[in-house]
Amino acid sequence: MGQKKKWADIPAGLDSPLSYAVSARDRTAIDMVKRAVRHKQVMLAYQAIVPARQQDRAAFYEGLIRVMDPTGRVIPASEFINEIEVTETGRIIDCLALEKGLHTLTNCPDLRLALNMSARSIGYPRWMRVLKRGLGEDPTVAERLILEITERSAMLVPELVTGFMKDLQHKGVSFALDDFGAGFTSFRLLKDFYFDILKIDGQFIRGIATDPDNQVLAAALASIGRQFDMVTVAESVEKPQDAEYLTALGIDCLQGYYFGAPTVHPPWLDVSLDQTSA
Ligand code: G
Ligand code: MN
Repeated sequence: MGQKKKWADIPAGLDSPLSYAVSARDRTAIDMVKRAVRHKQVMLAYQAIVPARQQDRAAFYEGLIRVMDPTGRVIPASEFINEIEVTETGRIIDCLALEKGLHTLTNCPDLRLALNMSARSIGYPRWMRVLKRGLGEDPTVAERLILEITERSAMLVPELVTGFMKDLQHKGVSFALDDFGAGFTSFRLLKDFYFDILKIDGQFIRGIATDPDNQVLAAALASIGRQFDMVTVAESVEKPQDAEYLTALGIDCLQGYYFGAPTVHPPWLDVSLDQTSA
């Protein structure tokens, strides 16, 4: 009885020793993330997105933020992203990612780069300042920048997001609907928002060559993309036979470990790498 009372005193959701231990570990990870962000111990990892019909080159890259612990090890995003998304730290991570991505675009005149953003960042003055400054410094940056928003995020504040997208598309920026199919897919989203790119969530892609369910689901999602004149991207392409299947299905671009994991040593940094390792 006494034992029961003890657990009952712990806030809802933390009602077993295991979940209590897990949440204690999460808290440590989140504290570490907050500290890392305060000290700007973050960097971008880059992953190529290749044209399905010309897989030996990158159509564009996606920049993914990596947060480091005090020893320089990367803290897996899955350990903090859901909790951080709604907090000030989440906004600052978005700012740092944008700052670093725009800097890379300014330094690499041939690069097209996609960066993830939360709809919440639109109303965050520092994020807007970083964006305006980056676009203002080099007139070619806007047309080489792609902003990725998940449908879950876009649906939070649809009016704000449509206004923001219209304004930036006018300046040449493209938009990708990220993780399509994973959230509460609302078809209204496709009619009211003009996304340029549709990224089909990896859960509908993995193992597609031998998975009849994914074959039907990915084909349906891709046909929606085509109907709305969007470039389609398949996420999480891990095997050659899946890449082949998706190409035959008419998907425009492919992204995933088969073509390369996100790396903090992208090809355009090769020269400086040689110099530092010499
Ligand atoms: O939500 P978004 O699509 O931006 O997330 C990209 C995430 O997916 C990154 O964390 C990246 O490391 C991961 N990722 C990239 N390629 C693959 C893949 O082929 N398989 C899996 N499981 N994850 C991947
Ligand atoms: Mn993304």
